[in-house]
Amino acid sequence: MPLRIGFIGTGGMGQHHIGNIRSVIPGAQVVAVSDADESVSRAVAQSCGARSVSDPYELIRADDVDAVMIASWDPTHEGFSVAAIEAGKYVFCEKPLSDTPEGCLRIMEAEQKAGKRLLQVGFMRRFDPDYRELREVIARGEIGIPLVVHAQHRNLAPAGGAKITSDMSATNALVHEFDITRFLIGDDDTYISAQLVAPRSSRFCGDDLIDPQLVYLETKNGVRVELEIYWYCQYGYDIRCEVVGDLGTASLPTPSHTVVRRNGLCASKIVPTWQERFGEAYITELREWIASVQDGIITGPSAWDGYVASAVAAACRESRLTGQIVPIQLIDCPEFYKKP
Ligand code: ISE
Repeated sequence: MPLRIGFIGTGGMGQHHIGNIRSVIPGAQVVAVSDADESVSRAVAQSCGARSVSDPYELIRADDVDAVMIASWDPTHEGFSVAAIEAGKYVFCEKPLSDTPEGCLRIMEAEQKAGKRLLQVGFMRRFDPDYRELREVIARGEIGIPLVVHAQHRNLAPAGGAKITSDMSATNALVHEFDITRFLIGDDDTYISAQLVAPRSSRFCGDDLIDPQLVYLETKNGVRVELEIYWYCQYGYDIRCEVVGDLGTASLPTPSHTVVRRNGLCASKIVPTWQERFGEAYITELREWIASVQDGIITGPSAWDGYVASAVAAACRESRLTGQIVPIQLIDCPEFYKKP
């Protein structure tokens, strides 16, 4: 029997996942959807043969919902995740798990009380073939001991004209880098400090956002991580990463597109959105999540991973407000979340 999914949040990200479930993931079916904007959830429900439910908590409790997917507004993730865990449902929650580390800790408490892993966080880069290959190269020791990570995260402009605030640069976007860096250099090497530095802002970003921002992190093992987040870069969706080791360096490849030489220029396309850049990663992420739910053993990014990323985002906020390098004090990783 296919896994019956109840979906909360049917905006752009939600519709992308629902489209994938319908077109390329045979093991699952969306049976119910809910959105703060009911006209949107009704339209989506109609297009995918599901029912629209006004109360998301009613959707979570519904007997015909085996698992809940959450792609709603970031500050609502905690409440829906806890409710789904307490209802004994498997949960896939888009990043950020919560926009505060305290919210993540409450989710972790609920999950530990449930006695088994029920939740996976939508850190889809862990399923991207380029990042997976980069990780393997590092794990095989080909570049020696990792010393420095340089990464850039650039958006053409926020999706759907969304309003972005300075805090969201870390809580909504850089959380990907905070997570994928651990995936690359070792999940156990957590962060000990963060500093956020802001150059002058782009003319395009409005008053509530400092854009771009630079973040410098230090890990327990002394790796230095240098990150750039830029929401309004104007030219495309551009994700780069280079890990420098003591024997060499390894980088994400540039996604390949036809090269056109014309009028004295040599050019190739840069994709405009993350849906295109990470299209395959989103599909693999869902396939592997659904298979793991069916096996009853969740192996993808955990609430602990969500907590680490949110704790770094909180330190970035404090650094922006104080101008200081901020220590990151994580709780000890509970046994429950330690990888075998
Ligand atoms: C968005 O929510 C994502 O997850 C994208 O991967 C990221 O690039 C973008 O900046 C976020 O807003």
